[in-house]
Amino acid sequence: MAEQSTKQLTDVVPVPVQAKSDPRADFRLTPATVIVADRDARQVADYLRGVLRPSTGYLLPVVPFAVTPKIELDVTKTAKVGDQGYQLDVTQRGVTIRANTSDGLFAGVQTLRQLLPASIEAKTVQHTRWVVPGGSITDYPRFAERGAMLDVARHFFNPDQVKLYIDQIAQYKINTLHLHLADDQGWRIEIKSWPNLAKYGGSTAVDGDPGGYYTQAQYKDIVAYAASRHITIVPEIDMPSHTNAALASYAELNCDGVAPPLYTGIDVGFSSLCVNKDITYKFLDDVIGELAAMTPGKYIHIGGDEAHSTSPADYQTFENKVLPIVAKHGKFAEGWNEIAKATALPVTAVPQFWDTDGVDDATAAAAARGNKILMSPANKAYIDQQYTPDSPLGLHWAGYVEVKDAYDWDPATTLAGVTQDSQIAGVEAPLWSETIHNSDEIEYLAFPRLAGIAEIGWSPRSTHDWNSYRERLADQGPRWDAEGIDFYRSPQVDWK
Ligand code: TNX
Repeated sequence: MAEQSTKQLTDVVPVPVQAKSDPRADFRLTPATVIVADRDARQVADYLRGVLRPSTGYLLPVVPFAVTPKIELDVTKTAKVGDQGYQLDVTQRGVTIRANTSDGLFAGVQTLRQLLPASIEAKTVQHTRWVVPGGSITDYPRFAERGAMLDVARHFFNPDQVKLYIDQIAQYKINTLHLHLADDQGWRIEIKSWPNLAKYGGSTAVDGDPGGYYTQAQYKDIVAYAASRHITIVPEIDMPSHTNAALASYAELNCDGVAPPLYTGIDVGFSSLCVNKDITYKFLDDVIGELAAMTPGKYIHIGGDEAHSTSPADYQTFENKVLPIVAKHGKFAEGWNEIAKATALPVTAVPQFWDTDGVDDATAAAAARGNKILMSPANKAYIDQQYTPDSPLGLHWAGYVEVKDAYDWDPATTLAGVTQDSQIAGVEAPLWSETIHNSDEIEYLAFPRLAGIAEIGWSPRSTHDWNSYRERLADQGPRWDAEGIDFYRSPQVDWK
């Protein structure tokens, strides 16, 4: 007698492109199940085994030959799914995930996780029937980049906290983690040629809370851990403003040669690197050079936001000098949308739109010249904003962002002049950390909203539907409970 799953193949966030159910083909995972993977699929297979073992208690050996019952992972030429998608087929004899790349397989594995009962996420053995609904899924992303950003400058999060967040966001097919590594309140990455940046500039945080920084070895370890979750790290050094920590660490970076004190408030836009000093560019060449050397991803984020104490002419001069430094070190630039004002903006640079009013002429002009735009409208995608006036954490300068707000938007109607998917690099959910101090607080602001941003970035517009989303989101609650994710139980969702 076949086991019946209570789930549908589409009970997944982000919702798949296409699914065809076959209720007679449900598959039950048992102690006899093996994971079939050849060399190309081995890393994802080992990861899957690590996900499934604690709650099932099954051995789930990874073997290089096809036997049943099986979960087979196969990097093989797969039609229609591109370089990030996958094809998932479930029959009574097993589950097969095929993809053109291991990234695609990894995405398919995240879908498989969600097709199993929520208790699959438990850390101890559960006695449940582990049934996967039968049928087939063909799935691939709408946008190449689905990102999260973590501000480790306002408050520092140690490598274990960053890794935990990486594990959490990977479940929603997020493939980029932007680390905001330097701001007025702290410098968080060791730079060997300018050691005082981390040592002194990293010594504090907002409210005088403890600071911290990543050694280069720790940073490389985070990069490698992210890669094992098929996530690329995009490191950001914000400039020319948001630089008080650097200015406090080296007097010579200041126009007047005087180092300001360390800063632990939450104002923005008051600091500026000295645009007309040569040492500024020597400094940036060293910093970007060291960062580029330990960052395998294509992008270095150069900030550029809220330079309120830099004149428009100086801002131009500055960006026009920094952009070639990024190129010199073999990387493309990402930056907050203000960088679109640079006359030397290469077409490979990605402005990140964070404004709320849907109009920005410089960014639209860059898009018209062929630059791709990353979408993070603050009133939708800023997961540091309060949900409601009662939220214990978060800011609200961009408004209150409830779960529905974070889901109810379209990257292709967010910015005047940017209306084609081909003009859009993807979406990113920035998590600024003025008000948060630990993983529980990260989780409270990120979940559930991050799941909505992930679905907007992955699923086709034609599937966009709040009522469907809110039901699928409700199913994530027990999963988050099992994982120990302290999410916000929004009254907009009927949590299970
Ligand atoms: C604006 S948006 C900032 C950050 C703050 C954030 C708080 C942007 C590019 N800069 O410096 O942390 O608001 O919500």
